[in-house]
Amino acid sequence: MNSETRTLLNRLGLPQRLTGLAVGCEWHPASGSPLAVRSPIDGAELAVIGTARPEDVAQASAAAHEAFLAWRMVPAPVRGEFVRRLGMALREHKEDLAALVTLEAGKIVAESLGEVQEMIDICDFAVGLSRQLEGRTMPSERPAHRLMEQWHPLGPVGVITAFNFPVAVWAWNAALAWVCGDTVVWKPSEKTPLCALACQAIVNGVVGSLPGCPAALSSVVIGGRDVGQALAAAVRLPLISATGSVPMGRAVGQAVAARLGRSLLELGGNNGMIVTPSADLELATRAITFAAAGTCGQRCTTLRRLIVHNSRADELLTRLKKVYERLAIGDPRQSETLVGPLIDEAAWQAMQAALAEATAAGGRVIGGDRVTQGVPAGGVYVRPALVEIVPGAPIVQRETFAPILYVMRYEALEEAIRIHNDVPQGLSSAIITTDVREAESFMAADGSDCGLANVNIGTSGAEIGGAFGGEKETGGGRESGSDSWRAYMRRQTNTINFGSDLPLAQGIRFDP
Ligand code: UN1
Repeated sequence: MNSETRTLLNRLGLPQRLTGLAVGCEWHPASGSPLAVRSPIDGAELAVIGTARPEDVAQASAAAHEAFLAWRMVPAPVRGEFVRRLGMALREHKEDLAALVTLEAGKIVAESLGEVQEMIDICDFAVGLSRQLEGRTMPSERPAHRLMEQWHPLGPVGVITAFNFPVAVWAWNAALAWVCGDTVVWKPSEKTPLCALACQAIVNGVVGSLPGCPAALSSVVIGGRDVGQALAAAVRLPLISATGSVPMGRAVGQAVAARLGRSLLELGGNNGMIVTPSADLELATRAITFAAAGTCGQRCTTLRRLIVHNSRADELLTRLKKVYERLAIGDPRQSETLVGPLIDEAAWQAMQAALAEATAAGGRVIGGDRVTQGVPAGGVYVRPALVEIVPGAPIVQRETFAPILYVMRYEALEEAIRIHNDVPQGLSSAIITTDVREAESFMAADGSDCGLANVNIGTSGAEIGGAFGGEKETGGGRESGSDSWRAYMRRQTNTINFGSDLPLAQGIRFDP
């Protein structure tokens, strides 16, 4: 490990001997096979850490269960105080944590800072929520009876996250889980374990600052597929929240369903945008560029399909080509860079394969080549691709986690919406229009079939205040804002008789 990385990890509170198993505030030796962590910036080895074994999941979930038994009895606003302190600690460590996100996930600094800001925002949201975990009271059909609902803590939550949001997605889950009275066991992506260990170190500091806080509010198990499977199968974890690919989600969802557990899935997106005749093309160009090329096309909300009205397609493509030509591609640590590296060589293979398939299907590819000049050696840098193609091409149905934007044309809005919805995924969507009828039609019951539908902004960059997630193969889960917290609690319906008679519901008479 070079001294710069070591200093960064020291400032973030990581121990000298890194290990892939943290149970509460204790770092345990991890005896699974060692994992070499590499930076996508230049392929340099950042660290080698021992990984957890599937058996370690039992230890972590048992500790999380013990901690839950205590935590569930702590008043929710006091639990909110814990999350408030975490938000303060994240503010303190914002630059360092963002630097680590850039180092390990290859995001440009502005986006890494944005990701840590998203963590701070969800903490603030959760603090307010800690006084609002409200249930309803309904009128009872019986005299002198009260009918009401309470929301109680659910149990330890297993959280599985992907490399592309190595800290924020965990925070969406953890901040809500904690105010809801749950504890958390986290399996991060093997590509970004240091980010997870840094979050754990920050949490440990906050746990230590608050008397009465059980140590095992948070645990981390670094490992591969087998560790993920152990998490999905762990009966001690009543809820598994998983973000990642559709095949991963399918495996996790089935394992959790087999034990009749609850899962919250946020899987692949194949997000589309419709640009209508009345669109402001200047705004459209900016929205498209951030959504399609930003994060090097590696957000689940990345724009992958552009459906443009025939009358505006040529003009929009001309604008896009111009902007794409001057996109600064390179070292994500440099402030002028807008597009950093792909996560690894496998992502480049997948990108090339998708572009080859698009070409074979008659698509016209612009860009999409590998960039080797003016970028750090050892990283995978690419020029984002624009691909003019027909909507029926099979490649358009699939999510390729790389900056490829398929451009298609349409004539009538109904046709555009049909093309838009004709994919297996249903996460995010957008329309660019100045026509209120088109905007409303896009958001109507027969409009976009996605969990997120935007007007005059891109498909990515959602705020934490709304419920985040999507339909169809995206998995149906909702995380972060609105009433997503309900997934982390159990609902209890209470019927209370405060009279001295015993009337039965539905007017049943039963008088022995
Ligand atoms: C993801 O890519 O897994 O909307 C999450 C966005 C972010 C979250 C993306 N707030 O782009």
